[in-house]
Amino acid sequence: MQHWQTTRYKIDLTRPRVMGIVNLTPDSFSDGGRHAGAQAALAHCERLVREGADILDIGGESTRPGAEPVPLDEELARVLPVLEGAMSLGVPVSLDSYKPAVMRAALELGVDIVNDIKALREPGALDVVAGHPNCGVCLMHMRGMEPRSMQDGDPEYGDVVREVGDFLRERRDALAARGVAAERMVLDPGIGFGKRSEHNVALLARQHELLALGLPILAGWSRKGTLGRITGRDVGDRLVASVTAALAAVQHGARIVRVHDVAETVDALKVWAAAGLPA
Ligand code: HH2
Repeated sequence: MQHWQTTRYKIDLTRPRVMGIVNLTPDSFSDGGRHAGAQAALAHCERLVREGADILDIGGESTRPGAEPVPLDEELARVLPVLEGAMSLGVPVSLDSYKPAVMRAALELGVDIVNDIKALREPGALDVVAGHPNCGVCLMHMRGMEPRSMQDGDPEYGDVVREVGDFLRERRDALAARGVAAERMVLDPGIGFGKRSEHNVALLARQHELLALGLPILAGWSRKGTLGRITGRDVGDRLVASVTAALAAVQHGARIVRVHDVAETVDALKVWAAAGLPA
């Protein structure tokens, strides 16, 4: 699949795309609180677009291990004004939420993509996306259903890449059975979601195996804990590690990378392309 069909845009994936992260949460693991307030968040969106973001991913609830869920009203109040403002910035706008009611409200505004860490497993979520004529959707793997407890009991897998692949195939097929075209879907191995570092690393080194599912891959490594464990660096000091992981993900076949540090990732991908590496 060389493109991603979304509400307003058919995103060309013949070159890798950068999804810029906009967290409207006081407790996100790396940039929590910095963009609280719609004005500040929109200024951040504008900056990411200037820096070369191809997509903006806007979320109102932190999914770090142990994070408390945000009530529906609070999440709607956080995300809707920012989604609405971001819609006029000339790039596709993605909602990062697993709540069907938030998805529905965002799609009513005309948002382009639903990015769901639960891969539409909440009751009613499949209906919202299947009931829309053409929004894009990102289906992500997470062990279990709750970010709060996903790391409990030290996650174990037999073959993590096979198990994540089986999960993503099942979610892809569930959506296809509801009439959603394959060109609207991308798949995400869910780095850090119910996985130990060795699992995350295997999902990078063997990420290309997931290409057998026939859909584009989106990878989110930015500032995550496994990079801290590999480098020994705190969350605020993982820029080089994050950019390197994004390039490695592209090398292994990802077509979209979800990042906080847009300018640096865009630069790296330009050099990557100039060097004739996968682009
Ligand atoms: N990671 C996070 C949130 N949403 N969505 C996708 N598709 N893939 C990811 O890897 C992913 C995601 C967690 O990162 P972040 O948004 O930076 O932190 P927080 O959840 O604490 O806001």
